[in-house]
Amino acid sequence: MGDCIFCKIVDGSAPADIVHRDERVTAFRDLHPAAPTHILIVPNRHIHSVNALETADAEIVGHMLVIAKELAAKENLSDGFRLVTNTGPQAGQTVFHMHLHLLGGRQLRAMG
Ligand code: DGP
Repeated sequence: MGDCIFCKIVDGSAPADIVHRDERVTAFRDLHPAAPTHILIVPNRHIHSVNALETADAEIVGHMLVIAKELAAKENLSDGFRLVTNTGPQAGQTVFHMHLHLLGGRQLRAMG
């Protein structure tokens, strides 16, 4: 997707503080962190949102969760962390390349 900022981060044409990269996913620090640790984990292939997922994408979604767990351990989030995937405008999705927010490092409020 030519105008997708996360595609540009994945292909290296836009800068980011990348903390993990493999053949399936890239993880980088959020530009506007909402917690001491705020990392975005994205599939390297453009997927618009959770609503665009197909059965064949189950493996990559599982891989995103495993990478999230590994990054949480690297960030010393042993007291806990939160994984969020905003889907659609009413949920607050602003970048339409599916991503997992990994948040931690402070007490997080109950969701509401
Ligand atoms: P969401 O609102 O769930 O779609 O989350 C999008 C997040 O992406 C938001 O927390 C800010 C972050 N973000 C937007 N543009 C950039 C960027 O160019 N670089 C980085 N590192 N993060 C970005």
